[in-house]
Amino acid sequence: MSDTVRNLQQTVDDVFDTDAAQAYFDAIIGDDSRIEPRDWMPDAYRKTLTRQVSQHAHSEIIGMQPEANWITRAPSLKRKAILMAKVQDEAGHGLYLYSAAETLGTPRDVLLEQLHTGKAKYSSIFNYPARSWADMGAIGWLVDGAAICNQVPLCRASYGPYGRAMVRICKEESFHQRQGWEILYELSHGTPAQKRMAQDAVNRFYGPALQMFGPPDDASPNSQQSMAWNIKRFSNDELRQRFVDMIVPQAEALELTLPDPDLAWNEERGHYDYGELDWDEFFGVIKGNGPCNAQRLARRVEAHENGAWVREAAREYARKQQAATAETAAVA
Ligand code: BYC
Repeated sequence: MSDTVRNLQQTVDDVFDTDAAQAYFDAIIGDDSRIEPRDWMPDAYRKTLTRQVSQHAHSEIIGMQPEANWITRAPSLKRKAILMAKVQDEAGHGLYLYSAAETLGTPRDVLLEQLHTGKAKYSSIFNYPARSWADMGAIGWLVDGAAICNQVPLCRASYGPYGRAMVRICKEESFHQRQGWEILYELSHGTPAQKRMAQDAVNRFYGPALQMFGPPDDASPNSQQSMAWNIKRFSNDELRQRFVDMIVPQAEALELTLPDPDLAWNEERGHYDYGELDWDEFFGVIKGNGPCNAQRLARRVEAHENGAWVREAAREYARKQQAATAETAAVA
C-alpha cells in the first residue's frame, strides 16, 4: 500500500466515526424516517432485515405451490384465469422482496441456497395441503387476509426498499383476499355439499392462519428489537387479535363457523377472546415436520434446477451485451 493510499485510508477512518454513524441512525429511527441501502446501519439491523425480508420472499414463492396445484382443476375458465393471475402475483411479490433483500448485501443465489438447504424458514402456513377447491377460497380469505393484517403496517417499515415493496404487495393482496372471499361465499351459499366443503376448508385453515402471525409475544425473540427499529409496528399477538376481530363478522356474513369454541366477544376488552392455539404443532411445522414441508422444498429445488438454462442464457446475453458495448467504446 502506498503512503498516499495509507494516508487516505487513515483519513477515511478518522472521518468515519462509528459513534456518529450510530447517532445518525438512531436519529433517523427516532424521527420515524427511513434508512436507505447506502446509509450506515448496525450489523444486527442488517441481519434481522435480511432474515425477515428473505423469509418473506421465500414464503411468497413457496406459497405459489398449494394454489398452483388447483389451476388445472379450477371449476371454470374464468376461475382458472383468476387463479393463474393470483399465483403469478405471488411470484412477483417474491421478486420485489428478493430485490429488496439484495440491497442489504446478500446476493439472491445465497438466499436461495439457504432456502433450498432448509437453513431459512418460510411461512408455516404453506406446509399444509390444499385438498379441495374450497381451499382456494379459504387460502384467499384467511391466509391472504392474515397477510394483509400483518403486512399493511410493514408498508411503514423503517427500511425504505422493504416498505416500498410492501405497498404494492398489499394492494395485490387485497384483490387476492376478495377473490378468496368470493369463492367461499359462492360455495357457502350453494348446495349443502358445497357448503360442507367450504366449512371443511375453513376448519382446516383457521388455526394455521392465526399462527402466521408468529409465536405468542412472550415466545417471540425478535419482536421487541424489530419494533424498536420500526421494522415491525405491532407485536405478533396484537396483529393476531386484530385479525380475529376482523374475521368474526366476516364469517357470519359467509354463514360459516370458525372452529373455536372459546371464541366470544369480550365487552371489557372490546375484542374477541379466542382459544389457545396448538403451539407444539406450530413449532413442529417450522422445524420442518409439517405435513408438506418435504414436498414443498423438493418441488422448489426441482423448479430451480429446471430453470438453470434460463439463468445461463441470461448470463450469456449479459456477457455478449457487455462485450458489444466494450467493442463500440474501443472503436470510438
Ligand atoms: N412461519 O421472533 P419471531 C403470503 C419464526 S406470504 C414460519 O416472532 P419475527 C402469501 C421467525 O422467523 C406470508 N416461521 O419472529 C404468499 C423466527 O425464526 P428465526 C409471509 C415463523 O420475525 C403466497 C421465530 O419463528 N409473511 O402472505 O419477529 C400466497 C421466532 O419468531 C413464523 C411474512 O413473511 C411463521 N408463521 O416475526 C398467499 C411477513 N412466525 O428467523 C399469501 C413478514 C415466526 O429467528 N414477516 N416464525 O429463525 C413478519 O412479519 C415476521 O417475520 C413474522 C415473525 C411476524 C412472521
